[in-house]
Amino acid sequence: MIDTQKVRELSRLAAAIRRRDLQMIYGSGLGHVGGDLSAIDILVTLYFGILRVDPHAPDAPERDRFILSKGHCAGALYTTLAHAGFFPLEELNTFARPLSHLNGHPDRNKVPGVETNTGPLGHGLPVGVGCALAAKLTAASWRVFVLTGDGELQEGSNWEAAMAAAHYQLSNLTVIVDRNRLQQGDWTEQTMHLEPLADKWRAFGWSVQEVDGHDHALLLETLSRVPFETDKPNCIIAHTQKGKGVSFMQDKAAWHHRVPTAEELSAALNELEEVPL
Ligand SMILES: Cc1ncc(C[n+]2csc(CCOP(=O)(O)OP(=O)(O)O)c2C)c(N)n1
Ligand SMILES: [Mg+2]
Repeated sequence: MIDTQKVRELSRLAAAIRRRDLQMIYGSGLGHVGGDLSAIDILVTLYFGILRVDPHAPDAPERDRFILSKGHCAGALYTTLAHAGFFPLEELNTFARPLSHLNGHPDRNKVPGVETNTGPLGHGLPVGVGCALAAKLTAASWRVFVLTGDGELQEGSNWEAAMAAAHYQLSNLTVIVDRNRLQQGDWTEQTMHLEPLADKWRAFGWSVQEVDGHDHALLLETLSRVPFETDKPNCIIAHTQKGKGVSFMQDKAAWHHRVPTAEELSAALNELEEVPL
C-alpha cells in the first residue's frame, strides 16, 4: 500500500534539492544541470525511501550500495547526500572549487556516502556487478543499486556487465536507467539507437519494469518490489525529462552542461515550488 505521507515528503525534498542544485551550479559556474534534474526524483526516492544506509555510519558493512554511474551528475548526488545528513548542507557551497571535497565527479575517498568513483561512463554497472557478486558469495543481505544514463548505455562495458549479472543470477542487483532520451549533444536515437531498450535487457536475462521516473509513488512502489523475479537481476527503465522542472531547460540538449545566468536562475527558481521541509 502506498504511504501517502512518505510520497509527499519525497516531493517536498525533490523540490528543495532541485532548487539547491541550481543554486550550487550557478555559484560554482560548473555542473550538469539537465541530467541532475532528470535524476533527482530517482535519487530522492532511493535515499529517503529505499536504501538501507545510515549517514552516521556511511561505511557500515551491511549497508546497501548505491553507485551513480552517470558521475557527471555529481551535483544531484551531493545535494541529496547533504539533505540526507551525510555531510553539512553548507559544504555544498564549495562544489567544484579548488580544494573542495565535492569535485565535479564523485570521489569515494573524499565524500561520505559515495560508494565508488565515477565520471568515465560505463564503469558503474561493472563495479556494481562485482559488489553484488561479493554479497552473494558471502551470503550477505545488502543490495546494490546502480543509476546509469541512457546515452551511457552506448558503452560496451555495460553489456558485458549485463551478461555477467544474468549469468551469476544477481537478483540483489538493480540497474535504473535514466531514460531522458538525450545525451551530451543530441537525442540518443539520433546518435545510436537504444530502442527497443527493454527488450534488449530482457534478452540479456534481466527482469525489466518501466516507470515514470518523476512519479515518486510509482518509483517507491517499484523499487520496493525488487527482486522482481527469482535469480534474475532487475532493470528499471525510468522515463524522465532532462532538465525536469524548469520549462526552458526541459528536453533541451543545450542544458546538458550549460550554467544558468543570474536571470535564468531566478526564472528557474520561480518555476520550482518552494515547499517548507
Ligand atoms: C567514457 C566517457 N566518454 C565521454 C564522456 C563525456 N560525457 C559526459 S556526460 C556525457 C553524455 C551522457 O549522456 P547520458 O548518459 O544520457 O547522461 P544524462 O543524459 O543523464 O546526462 C558524455 C558523453 C564521459 N564522461 N565518459
Ligand atoms: Mg541521457
